[in-house]
Amino acid sequence: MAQAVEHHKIAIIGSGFSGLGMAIKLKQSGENDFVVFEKEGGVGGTWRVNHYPGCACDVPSHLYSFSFASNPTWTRMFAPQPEIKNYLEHCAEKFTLMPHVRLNNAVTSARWDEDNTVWRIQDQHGKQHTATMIVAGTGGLSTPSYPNLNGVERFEGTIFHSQDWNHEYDLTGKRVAVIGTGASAIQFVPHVQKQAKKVDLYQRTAPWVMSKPDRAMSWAERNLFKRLPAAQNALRKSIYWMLESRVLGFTVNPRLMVIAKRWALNHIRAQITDPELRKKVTPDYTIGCKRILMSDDYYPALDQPNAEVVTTGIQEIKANSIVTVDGEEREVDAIIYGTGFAATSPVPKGVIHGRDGVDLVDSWKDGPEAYKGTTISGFPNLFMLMGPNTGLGHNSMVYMIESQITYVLDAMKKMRKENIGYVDVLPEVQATYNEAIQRKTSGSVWNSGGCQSWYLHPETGKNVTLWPDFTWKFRLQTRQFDTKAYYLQPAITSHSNITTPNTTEATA
Ligand code: N01
Repeated sequence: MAQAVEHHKIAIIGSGFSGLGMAIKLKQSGENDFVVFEKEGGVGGTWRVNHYPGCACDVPSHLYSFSFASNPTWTRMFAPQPEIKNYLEHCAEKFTLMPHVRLNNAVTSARWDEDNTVWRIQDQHGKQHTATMIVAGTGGLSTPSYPNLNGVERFEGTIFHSQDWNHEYDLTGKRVAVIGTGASAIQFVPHVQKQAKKVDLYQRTAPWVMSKPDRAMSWAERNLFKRLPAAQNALRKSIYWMLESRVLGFTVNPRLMVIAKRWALNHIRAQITDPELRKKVTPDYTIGCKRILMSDDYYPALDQPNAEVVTTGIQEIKANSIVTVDGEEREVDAIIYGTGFAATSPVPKGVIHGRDGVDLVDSWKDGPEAYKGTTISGFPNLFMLMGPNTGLGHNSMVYMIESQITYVLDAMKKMRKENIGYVDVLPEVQATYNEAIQRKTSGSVWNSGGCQSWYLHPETGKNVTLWPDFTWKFRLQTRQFDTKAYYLQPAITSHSNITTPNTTEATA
């Protein structure tokens, strides 16, 4: 017997900043026929699943929040993770999104059905859905990356990744190995160092770290922002333009990074007394080539007697120790991976299939690419938020997400007005757009800075993650949906009675 299929005009995947922002804007535009699939037990995306000690935003919160849902009561300039999660939960309630949200419900498969011009979606419970459009808000940094360490399966202690922090495990008095020195590690290492008997920090590449201009927001400021939203808006704008100016050093003239380098070197000198340690943590590549980190408690933590920065590579893991390539063996009770995410492969293989059944991952021969970071040729009516080349090293991702949401909303408006069934970006338009992105990247600090980063595809060296320009230029590009760049298919059918073509598959 054919199983009834639930049809939604729009299926949103994920309920982080992207998914919730899209849902809010749909509601505000009068569109209620949408569903939000969320694999976790609550909304918040990355700000829900990352809860390691010290987790906080490294972009000021007055900017790193929705322009259409300001929060005058941020307690700090850089809000900690629980507060950002609360903010997103509050947005979901305030804009009455929860009736649309399906929690604990991952999308396991989405297939384009050319005959009916719909996406056929299967959720983790085996239920079938169809949707005219998919908006993927799955985030670029959600799949943890694990190092391939020789002998790790023999380790008898505790191991976890920063994204799956084991709060049950008491670090007090333990010998802890931390692997990785990225944005996550520099936030949790000071907390680990305070509790543990010993911390060995395995550093493959030293990050550039600057002072973090964090502070508590005073009662008077919060009160002012509540009573006078224009004052908060002025602060938001000033932060935006201050951060935006940094793009000059990243992409226009990397030599401008000299000033930032001086600040960062002063930061090392001011915070570390041990000359050997100063040398170890001083990077050997141009600042900005990898994400510039901000912390005022990372270096002081490393300068403590119970902390050691290990710069020799790991040879093998034994039952209770780590052996480095120089033969030295360090006893260890727990290993914490601060090894980041699979940023250059943001979508798992086997989940999204477009025209002719092509897997999205297979369609990306030289690494992920899209048109305006949002649409991909051969994947009609699929819109990716935070898609390829929308990432930033210098400003707020929420600004990019809002730009994309405007683009998607305008696409929907034009499709409705012109009775278009689906849009599919022309391959040559996508190719030309991406050539321009790579040209723009070629003179940037990410290409010439002498480092290896997840910004660039590991095999092709192509920039697949970052937007290599001013963010306001991206906003200009995405202000309107440009139908000329797309194949436009006239609408052919109503989807109210679609059933699965294959009943065996449907009831399996
Ligand atoms: O990950 P990372 P992250 N052996 O990729 C090392 C966002 N974020 O989770 O540099 C040994 O930056 C790796 O070494 P190397 C933000 O966008 C935002 O810290 O490759 N080491 C590196 O040191 C950020 O950029 C906030 O040589 C290995 C580290 O692990 C992104 O998340 C807060 C290794 C990985 O650093 C990722 O940050 C936190 C191996 N096999 C994070 N493999 C905000 O506040 C990897 N490493 C907004």
